[in-house]
Amino acid sequence: MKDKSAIGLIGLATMGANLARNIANKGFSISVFNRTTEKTDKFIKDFGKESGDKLHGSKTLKEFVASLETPRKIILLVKAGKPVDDMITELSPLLDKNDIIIDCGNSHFKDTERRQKELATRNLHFIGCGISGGEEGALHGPSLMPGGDKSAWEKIRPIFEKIAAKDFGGKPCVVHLGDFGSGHFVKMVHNGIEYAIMQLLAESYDILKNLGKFSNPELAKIFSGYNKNPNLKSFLIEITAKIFAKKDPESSKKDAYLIDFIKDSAGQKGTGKWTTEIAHDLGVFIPTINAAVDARIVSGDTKGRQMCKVLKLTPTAKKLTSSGKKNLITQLENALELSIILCYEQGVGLLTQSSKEYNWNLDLAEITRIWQGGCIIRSTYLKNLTIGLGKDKTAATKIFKKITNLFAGPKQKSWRRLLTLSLESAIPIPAFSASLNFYDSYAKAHLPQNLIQAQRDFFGAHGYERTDKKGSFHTEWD
Ligand code: 2AM
Repeated sequence: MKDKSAIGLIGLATMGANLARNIANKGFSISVFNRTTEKTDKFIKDFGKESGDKLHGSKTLKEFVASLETPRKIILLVKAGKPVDDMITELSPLLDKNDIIIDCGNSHFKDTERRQKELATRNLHFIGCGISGGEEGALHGPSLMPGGDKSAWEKIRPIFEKIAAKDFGGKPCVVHLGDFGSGHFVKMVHNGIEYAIMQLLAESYDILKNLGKFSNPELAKIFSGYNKNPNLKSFLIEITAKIFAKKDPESSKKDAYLIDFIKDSAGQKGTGKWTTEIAHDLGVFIPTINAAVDARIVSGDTKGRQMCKVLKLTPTAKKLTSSGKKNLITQLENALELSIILCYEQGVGLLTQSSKEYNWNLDLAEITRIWQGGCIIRSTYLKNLTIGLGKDKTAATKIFKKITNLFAGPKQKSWRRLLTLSLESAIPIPAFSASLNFYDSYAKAHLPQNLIQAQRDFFGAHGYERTDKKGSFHTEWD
């Protein structure tokens, strides 16, 4: 190899391989390395010619480091957790002052902060960059959420802006978010919102299938219809519609649909759980995200779910007439619209609080802008949020009014009716209920927690405040 590569990438699993191809296809020379050399060889064999001579494989870490332009820019896409630390330990002695390591894995934001601080003592720069978009996004344009060293960001910026997806205005879906773990935090919140929306869609499926008695092709049509609503139009609804239309490739029967053969226990890798943990630490109310994490947990509790053989369900809902079925589709559309809006709202609430707590000075309008393309929670509704959180206060107020008005009218009635119907039909709706509870908790002027305060004072003399005068009070209750 004559010339040195503009950037390097370590870790050639699906995301790493596709991101490396994306970088090469955009005209940047890139060296790649993987712990298992066979993977590097296969990758170069399969894709080495795809972008001219931009992709170069290295067999050793030393050879890899030597093949890079200085200051070196090295993307890590190895398994999150200890492998990232191991790789940094192995790599950093080979690097020179001002070289840059960019961790694009799903690392915990606190690990990212620790790594940046440790590497800074050795004059090395560190960027923690969230990346969303799955395999396709990595290859054609993901949403990128970098945080960390600002001066290092400026050095990688031309490459990252070129490989990122585009927002609705054609700008790249990447921006420097803040110092330390802010990028990985924003990615974690993105995933929390993703969990919540996916759970709402799963509950919608349950309602339409078991209460509405709709077939898979009908479900595909209904979800395609929802995807025409500008507040719902999104990647997740689009793929949901496609899932219901997918025939089972393993079955010889013509009307067998794949969805009916998939086991009902959802997996998780941890970002949803981290979101709920940090929200509790920071005192932020994110009930729909919490419910979504819980719903995945219960779905995987195969032992506990054996209770279905013992426990009886006694639904009280009547069978729906054909006009009832039609109404159900509309009621669900309204419920989904309002509930999904509140998932984004909960994410924004968590970002606001974290920004204060960690002094990140996050630009919420920019965060929602870089979620407009490439990522899993991309949706046309995000356009509203970007304006609503933006600097133009007149436009923001107008959008805020438009959104609150959505909740005030008949959509809210339809939301409540749908949830009642679902509960009467013994359909668990943890995420839908959580979204409605979120709304009601903020919409009501009075909450019943005066009773909690009285109880705490009764058994623990914790004291309480009064509504009619200032000060702290204690009563001998018994
Ligand atoms: P492998 O192909 O050698 O397993 C996702 O697992 C990616 O992270 C893979 O490229 C994998 O390399 C890499 N990986 C996992 N653990 C690692 C470690 N401890 N050191 C280096 N790479 C690791």
